[in-house]
Amino acid sequence: MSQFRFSVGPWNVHEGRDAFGPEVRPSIAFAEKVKKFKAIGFSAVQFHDDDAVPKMNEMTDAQIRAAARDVRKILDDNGMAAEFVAPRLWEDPRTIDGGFTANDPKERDFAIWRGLRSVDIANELGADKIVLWLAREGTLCFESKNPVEGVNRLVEAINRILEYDKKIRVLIESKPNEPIDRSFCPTLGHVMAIGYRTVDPNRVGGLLESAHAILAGLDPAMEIAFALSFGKLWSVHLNDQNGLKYDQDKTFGVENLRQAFNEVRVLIENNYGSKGEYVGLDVKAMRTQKLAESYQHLRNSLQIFKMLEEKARKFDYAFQAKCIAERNYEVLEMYVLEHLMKA
Ligand code: GLO
Ligand code: MG
Repeated sequence: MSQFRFSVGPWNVHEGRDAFGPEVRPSIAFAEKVKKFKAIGFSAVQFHDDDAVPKMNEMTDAQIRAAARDVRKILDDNGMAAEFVAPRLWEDPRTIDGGFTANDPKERDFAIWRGLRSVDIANELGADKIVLWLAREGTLCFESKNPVEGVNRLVEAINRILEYDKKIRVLIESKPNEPIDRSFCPTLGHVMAIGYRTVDPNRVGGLLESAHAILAGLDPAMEIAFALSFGKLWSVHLNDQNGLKYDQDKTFGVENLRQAFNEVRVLIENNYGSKGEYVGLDVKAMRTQKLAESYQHLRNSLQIFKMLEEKARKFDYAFQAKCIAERNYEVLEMYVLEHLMKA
């Protein structure tokens, strides 16, 4: 049994395309994914704006809202909630140079339009969170953008969203690189700082993805703790990552079990979830995986999370306190490893 509620995005069950090869598995319909998510143990779905309304660029604002209502019905029919909507600002030809920070003002307008439509979609789906994964908000060529202006433009874009809807909350999902070389908002520290520059800091928080922290050379459990201390950890994308290379979105815990344990422990100790926050996953199946097994990575991630929850509950806090009092961290470290390895 878990004390948490879990969420996942439809993109987490995908066709296996990578930078060097095409799809290897056929697409699975959205309604089918939702049914499966529910059966596996998830209670909410995370959305990109165009996961909910695929042809949104060709639709009027009213048509977009109507299409989102149809998606709400699929969720309701399956007893599932919507956690957030994230504008997908990295695939359209108008977002080649970024979205909110593109050099061309027409392209920035398009990005804002997508941001505001994401709010409309969220309202129809019954979600109060917008997630900004700032995929191309940074530079490929340092000299191509004014980096101060870049940060200012992010603040302006968030302000537009906050002003458009007085109830919506904005969560920035930080990532240091990929697809961009240098991001304007690489870590949760940057997220907190940018939040405080906006017109309503109380409605700006963060989403921590484990792999993104690791790509920044940081421990995800420390990033989680940092945002929690500000009361601003409003979602997580748990997964794993083998060092500094392409973004892997591996099954939670498969690379660094101790680090994963500490992510879970910090969440539990700080009552994450008590204000309705979900434990979100952002994991991708290996490209080698066959269609019939395309949900195994989700099942595994949930199972590993729950096993680590159990380990966190059985953690001997009195022994930890004794080690701390004696300043015997060698013994403490050995205790943690033995605790994780014993049956
Ligand atoms: C990529 C991100 C991406 C986001 C998703 C929702 O590195 O992790 O998957 O989480 O687009 O914002
Ligand atoms: Mg993510």
